[in-house]
Amino acid sequence: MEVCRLTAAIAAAVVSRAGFAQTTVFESRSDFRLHAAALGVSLQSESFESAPIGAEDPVLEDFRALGDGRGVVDVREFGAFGAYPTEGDRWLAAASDGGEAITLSLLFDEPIHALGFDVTDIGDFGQGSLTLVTDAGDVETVFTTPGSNGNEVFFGIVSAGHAFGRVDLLLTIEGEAYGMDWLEYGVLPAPATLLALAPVAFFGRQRGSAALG
Ligand SMILES: [Ca+2]
Ligand SMILES: [Ca+2]
Repeated sequence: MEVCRLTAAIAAAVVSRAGFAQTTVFESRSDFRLHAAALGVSLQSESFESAPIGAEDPVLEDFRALGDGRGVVDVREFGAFGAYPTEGDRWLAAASDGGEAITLSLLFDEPIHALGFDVTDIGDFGQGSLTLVTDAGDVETVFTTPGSNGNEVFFGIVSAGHAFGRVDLLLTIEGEAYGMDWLEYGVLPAPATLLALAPVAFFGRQRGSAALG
């Protein structure tokens, strides 16, 4: 059964190069990793441990994190306002101005197919949601209120059909601040490599979606 499902996943990944788009969303890091591995994605990691504390709109090894001016995006150490690191000591804060809701953007140097990350202290202030939008046309809900103080959420997305280079996290909760840490991301191998992959487990909420780009 698992072999059949994996074969379908790989077939979709290969076919997708011809235009078919397929996106899977994960709420578990282990499932995200298993699915990425099944598709041959080698995940890179960014946990902000080498980023300067206090750096606004920091430039990391493979991407830049950017705020939209309605608040601040910066690197912090240890906990603050209920948010905290989930790997190591440093993390990325996205803190809105009082009456506004900040958008956090991740601009990758090269397009990727898989992205996962932890969010902390999301949705404990006001009502609304956090939505992930990619420049390939993906629109996925990361979180919807209510959330408890200091909560922790994992969100992962794997696109077998299209790469994306920019991710915008659209927040609708005015005045909300949250943390992000332990990003993992990667690129699908070439189609010929996909066909040679050995079967492994396949999990996740699967969605067909039309890519815009
Ligand atoms: Ca960290
Ligand atoms: Ca918060």
